Amino acid sequence: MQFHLDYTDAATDARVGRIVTDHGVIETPTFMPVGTLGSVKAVEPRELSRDIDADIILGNTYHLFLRPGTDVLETAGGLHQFMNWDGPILTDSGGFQVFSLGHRATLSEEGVEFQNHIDGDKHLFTPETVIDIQRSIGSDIMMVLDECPAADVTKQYARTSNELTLRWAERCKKHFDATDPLYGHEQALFAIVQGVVYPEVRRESARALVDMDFPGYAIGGLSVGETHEEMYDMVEVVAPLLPTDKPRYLMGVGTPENLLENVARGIDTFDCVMPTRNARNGTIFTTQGRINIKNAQFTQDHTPIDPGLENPVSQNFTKSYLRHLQKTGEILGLQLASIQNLAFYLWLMKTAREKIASGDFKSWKDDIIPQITHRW
Ligand code: PRF
Repeated sequence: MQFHLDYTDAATDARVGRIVTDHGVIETPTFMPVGTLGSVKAVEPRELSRDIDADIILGNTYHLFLRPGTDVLETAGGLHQFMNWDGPILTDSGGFQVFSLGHRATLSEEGVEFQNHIDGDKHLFTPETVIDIQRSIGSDIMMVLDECPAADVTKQYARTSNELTLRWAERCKKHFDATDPLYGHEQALFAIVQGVVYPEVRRESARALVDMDFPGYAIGGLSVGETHEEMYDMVEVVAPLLPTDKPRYLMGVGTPENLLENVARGIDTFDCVMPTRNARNGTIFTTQGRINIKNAQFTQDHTPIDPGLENPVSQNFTKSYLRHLQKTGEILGLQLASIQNLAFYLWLMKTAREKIASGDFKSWKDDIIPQITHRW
């Protein structure tokens, strides 16, 4: 994997770059649609690549390990083959999902033991096993095992937890270096900065991980209950400590406004369930603002879902029709809404790249935020 930095903004810390993988080039800043179980819910891989220009999608070690399991993935030739997606895939390591979904997760030096959320069977994830599972998945970018504490833990807890996360990062890297990809394409391993809302712990985390020399860095432990200001402050603490020539990924963030504010602070990639999850409950992001498509005001609105976006779904289906599909529980309503919301997130990042390259990012960001956060 290589990262090329093409432009840095003069007025903010925003950057435009390219992550080059064996499955294709990821133009940054970008948003990665979430495909936890090897499926971006309600959206086909060809729609992702052909209609809305997604460069990369995300999968989850925890979920894919439980179902379909590494035996099926290996026989299929890896997740790319299994799901018929030939672009880049990033996998989260599973630690975060164990804590949010697993029952009775118990942490030790060795790893994290948990009962899965499907049949309650016990498993142990260690830094070594999550690397092995991500080898079986064949993701282009794998993540280290980390602990993501809640936003309200004490500084002492944050520090002790971070020290464990650092030891796990070291073990992940060692095991990564000692093992080979299974399917002939290159895989990279990214580190995860933790430290809750404590600048000092964040700095310790970032410095130690930079010393270990990973090809990319994520910032974890945010969007877990802290305020938006605290999130931005932590990104401002960490981003300047990370090498400029390596990609930076803010995990599990966020709203459209969060994306732009963090692009301005030097973040290159994001993932979040928000566009797809909101789509399924009727919240639609458009270039003109946020709407609840089930509202009566759209009953007779026969204008395109979003004339500001170029893809065939936003242009060729109407708000009235999408409202009808969602009110009647038609599966197509979930599909169209998911495509619209992902198209919006990807448009936002594409436009950010253009504005950074042309030197207009800051004024564009300040103008567009009220427009896209407005509810009507
Ligand atoms: N760690 C991992 N995955 C994550 C997070 C984290 O801290 C977050 C936090 N927003 C989302 N996904 N491994």
